[in-house]
Amino acid sequence: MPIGSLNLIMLSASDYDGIIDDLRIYNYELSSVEIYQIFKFMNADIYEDGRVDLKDMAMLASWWIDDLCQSPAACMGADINRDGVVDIDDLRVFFDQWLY
Ligand SMILES: [Ca+2]
Ligand SMILES: [Ca+2]
Repeated sequence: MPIGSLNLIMLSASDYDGIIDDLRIYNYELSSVEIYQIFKFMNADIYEDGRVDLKDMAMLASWWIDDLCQSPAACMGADINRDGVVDIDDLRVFFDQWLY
């Protein structure tokens, strides 16, 4: 959304039938490379084999509720949203990307 197009922010709950779990506002227009990096950052392919499936679910489960995922490499990528803990928010990202 280009700078100055703030209509999206004016949506009310009744205008949107879904869940927004990651809202970011930048003061500049993102390049396609930056958008890709953000998408890649929230990648549920934890096992890194090119698809999101039960192998990734197993890794997520093995680190479940681990709250010592402070570095990007910690918890072997199971902390999908990089907030320091493997929890329901990571599971939501996993299910959003599973089978797609
Ligand atoms: Ca995988
Ligand atoms: Ca997390």
